[in-house]
Amino acid sequence: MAGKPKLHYFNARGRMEPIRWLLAVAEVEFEEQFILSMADLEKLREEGPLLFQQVPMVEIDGMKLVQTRAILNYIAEKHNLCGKDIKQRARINMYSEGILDIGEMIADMPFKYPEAEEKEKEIKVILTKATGRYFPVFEKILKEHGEDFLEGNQLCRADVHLLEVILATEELKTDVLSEFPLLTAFKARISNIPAIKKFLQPGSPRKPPPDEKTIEVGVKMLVELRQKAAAGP
Ligand code: GSN
Repeated sequence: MAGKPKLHYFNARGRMEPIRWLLAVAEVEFEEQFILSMADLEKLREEGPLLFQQVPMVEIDGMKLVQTRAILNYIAEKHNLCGKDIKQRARINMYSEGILDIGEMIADMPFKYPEAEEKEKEIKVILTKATGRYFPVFEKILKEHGEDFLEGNQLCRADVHLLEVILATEELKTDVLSEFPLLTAFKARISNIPAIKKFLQPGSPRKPPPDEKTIEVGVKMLVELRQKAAAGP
C-alpha cells in the first residue's frame, strides 16, 4: 500500500491550503515537510523534484507533483470530487477556477502587501470582488437549482473550495455573507459534513491565517526569491 502523501510547503496556508482541504475531505491522512528557510527551499531545488523550482510539491502515489491546480485535479479525480460526467466536470472546473483565483488573492495578500495602508486597499479590492463578482454567481446557482451542492446534487471539489474561501473572506469581514442567504445556509451545511467538521476543529492540519512572524519570514523569502530570479534562471 502506498504511504501517506507528503506535502512540501511553508508552514502556512498559501497555495497548499486548498490541497490540505481536499485531502481532509477525502479522509486521506498526510504528512508535511515544512520549508522554514531559503536553505530548505534551495535543498529541495537541488534534489530535483521541483519541476519549475516552485512549491507546492506533493509526493503522492509514487509521483512528485507540482502546480497547485494539477495537484488538486489529481486528488479530486482520485476521490470522485469532480462530477459524474464531462459536462458536470466542466462546470465544476469553471467554478473551482474562479474560486481558486480569489482564494489566491486572499492567500497572497499579507505577503504581497505587508504595509498597513496597501494591505487595507487590497482587502477592499478582495471584498469588492468577493461580494460583487464571485458570491453572486454561487448564490444564483444555488437559487436556480435549489439543491444542497453546487453541481450534481452531491459534494464536489467546488463546494469544498467555496467553503474555504467563504471562511477566509469572513476573516476579513465577519458579515461578508449578510446579503447572501443561500450561501449562509450552504456554509452551515457544508461545514457540517463530518470530515469537514473534523478539519474545522482545533488540532487539525488546517492552517491559521498567517501571524506577524510568518508574514515577516515569508516577505523576507519573497525578496530573496526575487533577487535570485533577477540574477538567473
Ligand atoms: O500554483 C502553482 O503551483 C504555481 N503556478 C505557482 C507556484 C508558486 O508561485 N510558488 C511560489 C511559492 S508559493 N507562493 O506564492 C514559489 O515557489 N516561488 C518561487 C519561484 O521562484 O517562483
